[in-house]
Amino acid sequence: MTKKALITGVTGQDGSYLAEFLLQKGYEVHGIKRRASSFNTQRVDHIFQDPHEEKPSFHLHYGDLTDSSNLTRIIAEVQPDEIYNLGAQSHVAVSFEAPEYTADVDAIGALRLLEAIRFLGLERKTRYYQASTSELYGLVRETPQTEATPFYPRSPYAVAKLYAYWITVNYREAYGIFACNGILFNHESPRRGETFVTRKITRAMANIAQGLEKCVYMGNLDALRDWGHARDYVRMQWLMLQVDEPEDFVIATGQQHSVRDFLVWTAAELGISLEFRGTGVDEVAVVAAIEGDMAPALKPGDVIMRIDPKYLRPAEVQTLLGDARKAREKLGWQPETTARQMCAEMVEADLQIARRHALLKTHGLELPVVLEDG
Ligand code: NDP
Ligand code: GDR
Repeated sequence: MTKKALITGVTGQDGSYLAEFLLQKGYEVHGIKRRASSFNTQRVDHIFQDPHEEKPSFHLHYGDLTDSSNLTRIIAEVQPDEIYNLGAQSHVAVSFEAPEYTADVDAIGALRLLEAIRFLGLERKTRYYQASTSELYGLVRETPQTEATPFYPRSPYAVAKLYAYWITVNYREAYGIFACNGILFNHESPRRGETFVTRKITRAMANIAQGLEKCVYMGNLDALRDWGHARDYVRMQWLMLQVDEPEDFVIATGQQHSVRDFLVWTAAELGISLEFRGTGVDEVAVVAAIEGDMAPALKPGDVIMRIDPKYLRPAEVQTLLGDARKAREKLGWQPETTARQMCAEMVEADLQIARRHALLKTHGLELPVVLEDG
């Protein structure tokens, strides 16, 4: 029997990698996409199958985590063996701007899915994965963080995800649903949204190197994160639903780096060495030297990074470092890509895009460069 999976957030970074992974495993994959006024399926277009030409194993349904009747109808139609709830307003800084919407999608969205499972009598059939987050630890109480570390959320996003975490545990205990939380630390890739810090850096620096932008504006360079690769992390999301008993797992690399480190690595991938001058909001990054031909638009002395206080958060999560021993011991999971390797992959992908734009520009076909804001 072909297994069926339903993915919320299929058009996002993780959703696209998970859909690919499950299709390779022979699943029939159903994804929920939001109605938007322009196309929003770029990350899954390469796995789209035209229903007019073949019997597809990948299906997209219009839906929204704020709409209970829509979610219940889709689940009733699909009768999924597994639901992966990856959909979210996932930007921490944006959650301070849109706290109520974030709570509706990220907290109550999880409840809506779990209630639909219960309402439809699928408690014994449908397994549920909740995309929980290291942001739950917020103001960290111990380092490294494990499944037993107390939570202290520091943003409307994290508080909403705290509700989703506990409602998942509650429905597991109250109704016997196979429901579990993956407490995932930051994970990135060339498909990462352009306003998260790693992608903001690789994209802007590639553009700057090619003369498409002058300077990138950043927030807190001292924040420390445990960065892994999204491809490694979706494998774990699936593994968690394949075991006999539902449990919650931390997924992390166990290595920590600063935002400043990520800037330095990105520059190095482009043949640029950086010198940081000044402190606080006056800190800047200056080009100290250039090797190779990847940054034709730059010369030593150029200032290519400045601080803009608007990117500082009202309450910051300063440091996160995960201990994924439980996942390693119980599920045999290990990350395969280091943060440095992932940075190289992201720079390579963004440099290709920037070079195409630069080439068009030399032929008088300039495309607008959308500046990041996040
Ligand atoms: P993305 O922001 O890339 O993707 C989020 C997805 O959710 C997109 O498909 C988005 O649709 C969809 N979405 C947003 N709002 C709604 C809504 N109201 N109804 C239905 N779908 C909606 O996130 P990631 O792929 O990086 O993360 C996946 C999940 O994992 C999220 O829940 C995130 O909070 C969580 N997480 C992520 C971590 C990371 O480091 N990446 C770490 C820990 C947890 P659209 O494309 O239309 O915007
Ligand atoms: P985070 O990711 O908040 O950890 O949430 P993000 O990449 O946005 O920020 C990481 C750290 O970098 C600092 N920072 C900046 N961040 C952004 N976006 N833009 C900047 O200019 C900038 N300058 C410094 C931030 O202050 C922060 O400390 C991500 C999301 O994917 C969540 O959905 C997920 O739950 C967590 O990771 C784990």
